[in-house]
Amino acid sequence: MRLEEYIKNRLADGRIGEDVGGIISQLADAAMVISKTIRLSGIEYDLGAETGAENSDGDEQKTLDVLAEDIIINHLKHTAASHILSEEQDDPITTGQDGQVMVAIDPLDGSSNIAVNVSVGTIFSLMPRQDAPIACAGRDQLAAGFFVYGPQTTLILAVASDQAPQCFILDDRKNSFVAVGGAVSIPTKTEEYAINAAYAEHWFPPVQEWMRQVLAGKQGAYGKAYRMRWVGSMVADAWRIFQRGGVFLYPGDKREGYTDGRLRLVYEANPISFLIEKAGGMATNGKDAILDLTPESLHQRTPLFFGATQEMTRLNTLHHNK
Ligand code: AHM
Ligand code: MG
Repeated sequence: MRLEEYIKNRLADGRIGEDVGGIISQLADAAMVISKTIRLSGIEYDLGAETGAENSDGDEQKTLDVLAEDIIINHLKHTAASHILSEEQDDPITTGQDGQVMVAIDPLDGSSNIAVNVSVGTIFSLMPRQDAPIACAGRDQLAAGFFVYGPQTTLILAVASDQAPQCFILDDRKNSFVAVGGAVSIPTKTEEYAINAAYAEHWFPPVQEWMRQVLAGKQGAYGKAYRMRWVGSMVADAWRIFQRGGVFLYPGDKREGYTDGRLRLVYEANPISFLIEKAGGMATNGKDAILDLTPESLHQRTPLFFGATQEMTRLNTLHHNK
């Protein structure tokens, strides 16, 4: 099944409207352009070069951050999206379309990996249009997904009525995303975790305690040996977790400005958490489900823990008991 058919099926039985179908289709076209652009990195362009500008969260913008956003915005102009909420913009972009759907995007997740040929991606969230607060709670998303530009260009996607997310791989010969695998399901238990352990000294006690038990392996309270994987692009770590399980943690910590971690609620945590819950996993800020949080500002950060329910429950218990 191609992505076109996936969309067509959902349009046919009214599970999505033309607006949502059109937006997903344009995002897929934009991702194909971004994927081709990345393959020319270092030949035609230096996509990892810093532009000298910063986004509203204080990150240095790379050439590809700006280019990817331009490509997506140009594609979304052909849709009914009323607003585009982007990591790279201070405020929502008003498109001038009178549609009822807003799109939140992280045009290029994993910017620090662009220059070193490591997987990066694009995250997106489709929401009902609203003026205030800035965006709906994650549970009310209409659809969400992300692309990974890696050895393969992949897409994982779910619309609100889907029971489970669906994975796709870009077939360059057909210029189309082709469905792969069955219903995505994250195993309850895992031995694999992803966290940037360089910040261990700054973590708050619940995460330090969880890590202590994990590192103690078979002698620890969890009684098993773990493995660590950390790509540094959340999309790549998340894709791995959707394929073979695991947990991802970007907690808040004591560094200045990092009390709520690094990842942003509206265009990073919400879409990933929407997919995670549909795949049977959990996504929390340590206490509450990410999808139940009410966004108060566009670039609001949140601690983010997602993946296997057994480890998520342990982390929740440690946070509640602290
Ligand atoms: P970005 O959207 O600016 O690329 O930032 C998000 C990235 C995630 O992909 C990744 O998990 C995290 O930030 C890495 O942060 P750190 O360098 O602190 O480990
Ligand atoms: Mg990001």
